Amino acid sequence: MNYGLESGISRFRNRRDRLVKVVTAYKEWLERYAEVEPEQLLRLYDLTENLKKDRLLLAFVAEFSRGKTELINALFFSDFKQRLLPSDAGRTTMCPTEIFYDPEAEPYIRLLPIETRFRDDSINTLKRMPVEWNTLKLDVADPNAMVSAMRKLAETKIVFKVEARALGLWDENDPNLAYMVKDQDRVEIPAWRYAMINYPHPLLESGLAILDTPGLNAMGAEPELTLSAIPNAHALLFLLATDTGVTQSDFEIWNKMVAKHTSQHYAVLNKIDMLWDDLKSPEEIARTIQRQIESTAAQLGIPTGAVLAISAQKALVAKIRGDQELLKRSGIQALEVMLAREIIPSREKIMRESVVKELGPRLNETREAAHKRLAAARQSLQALTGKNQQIVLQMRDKVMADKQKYEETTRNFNVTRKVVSQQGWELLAHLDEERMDKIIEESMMAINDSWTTAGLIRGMQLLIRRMSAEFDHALQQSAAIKQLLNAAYQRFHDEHGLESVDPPVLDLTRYRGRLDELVISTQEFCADPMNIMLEKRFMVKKFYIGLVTQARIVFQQVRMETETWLRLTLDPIVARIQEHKAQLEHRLENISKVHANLSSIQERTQAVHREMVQIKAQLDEIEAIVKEFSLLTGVAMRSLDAGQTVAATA
Ligand SMILES: Nc1nc2c(ncn2[C@@H]2O[C@H](COP(=O)(O)OP(=O)(O)OP(=O)(O)O)[C@@H](O)[C@H]2O)c(=O)[nH]1
Ligand SMILES: [Mg+2]
Repeated sequence: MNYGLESGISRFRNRRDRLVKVVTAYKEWLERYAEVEPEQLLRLYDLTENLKKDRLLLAFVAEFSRGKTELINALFFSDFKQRLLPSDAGRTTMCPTEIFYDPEAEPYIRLLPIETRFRDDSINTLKRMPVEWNTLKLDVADPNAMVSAMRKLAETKIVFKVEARALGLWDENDPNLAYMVKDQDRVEIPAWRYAMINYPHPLLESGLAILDTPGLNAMGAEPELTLSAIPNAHALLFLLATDTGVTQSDFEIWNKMVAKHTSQHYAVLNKIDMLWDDLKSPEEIARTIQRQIESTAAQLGIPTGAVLAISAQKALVAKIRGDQELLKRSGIQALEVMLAREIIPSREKIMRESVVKELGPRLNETREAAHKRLAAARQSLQALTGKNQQIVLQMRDKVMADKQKYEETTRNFNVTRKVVSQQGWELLAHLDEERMDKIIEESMMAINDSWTTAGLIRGMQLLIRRMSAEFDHALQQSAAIKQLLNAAYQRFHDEHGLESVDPPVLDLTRYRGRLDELVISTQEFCADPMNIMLEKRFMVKKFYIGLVTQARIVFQQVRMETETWLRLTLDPIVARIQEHKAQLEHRLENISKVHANLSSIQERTQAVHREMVQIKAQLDEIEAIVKEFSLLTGVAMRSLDAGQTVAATA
């Protein structure tokens, strides 16, 4: 039913499964044929687990009633033959709703009571505390039960204004909130703060996750959405409706939450069916729609081609009734094709990159080592068949000299290694939890216990400033380590003629970017006169808590990335040293044996030959893994040709 989207996502899943297989095959190869640290195997295992959990988050953002939920129903849930998620005139979706599939739990809908806003925990933190949520089991086989469970997403409650104000949801002086008023003393507020739906739909099973959001005011009251959930989505769909055009609040959402994010975002002009006037010719209608697309594009400052015109409602109706004509007219297929063509490949790219980063250098290493083992075996075979004692002696002297020189460089390298690890520890010290705690504590002190708006803003600015400084320091230090490593790697290349190895690169730009985004959000928040009014103190405090959580996450991620990098930087070269040494010893051993007893040449020849066949078999396995890896990641591996060795001597 879902055309490009369905096959696109199933392709994504297929690729992901194959990547998991490649990583697993490599891990098993290492377990069987190589001596590796358990920690390394664990890392590969973690990688497969993360790949399996990898999700593509698609967020729907718009002012209320633009048809976000209707579009989600049409795109993903038409198989229910009715409207699954509540969509209605006026404000309907009352809380941000995440829809995904977690195979480790039974289908459920989990709702976070609005009263949790009294607490200082972020939603992210609360997600790890199931007791705080109301959980309902979903009976996916019963459409009516499903629909009635989903109705919870639209639930509201009537409370006294004082309570709503204490929850940070009500402000007497804000004319935008007038719609909430029920009577003199009471207002209507959402019953839930956040919803999570675990639902086994094929697209969700393939790793797609959806975030449905309520309109502007509801989003503004939950700073975490603007700071974290929306910026972290991989793609954003921004909806407008033909009957309202681009209003002031549409524009505000576009600017504040959509346009500035680096993730892919698309503008969708919904409800084109409202322009389907029976008294006009199809050409006239097409012209009207085109005019509206053009004016929308001009107002948002994007190319006309970037605005997709659809009717979510007619698309849903068409899918339920199997009406192909109407489906075509609804324009939804173009949207599905676009999602399949653009969003999925970019998500796939992120996934590929994580595999390439972790596996690429190691795989190459393993493969080259196997080739070298084969070459070494071939050399001993030649020595054996050469039957010339003099040559054997010369070869032994050469190997001994090689070995000595190598040991010398290894000693030098160990010194470098110590320096690198020392500097590494210093670098990590700048990024540790305690340091972060101290920065947060200082920013709390700047707030001076008064929790006034001015104090909070002072604290936030200090926090961001201090974090940026720590960050810059870490970057500088990592640059120094990089230089040190480059020199060490180069020396190995110069002195031993080993193929040059590229040391892994520490790339923190992504986090720097996240930090810059937080700086901008904070600056914008601090500069907004609305937030300086005393009545908004609650919002400022919530924003501050959200900021601290995000800042901590960025810091933790940087630390983790840096730690991994420090561990990985020396791996390739250490592996080479070990391999080279083992090879030298092996050669030496073979030659001594030959020398000691030339009469056993026949026997030795057979033994070496058997060894070669074994190595060749291992090599074939690793070559198959390399081939699949290259195919999936597009990373070309150098062609190393040792296949003929065995064939030639067999
Ligand atoms: N005519 C027409 N109506 C639509 C279309 N899409 C949605 N609607 C109607 O518009 C109203 C609002 O749609 P929703 O899906 O609830 O909008 P929303 O953006 O999710 O709104 P909130 O949940 O309040 O943020 C509903 O009555 C829908 O049936 C469309 O393509 N054409
Ligand atoms: Mg909705």
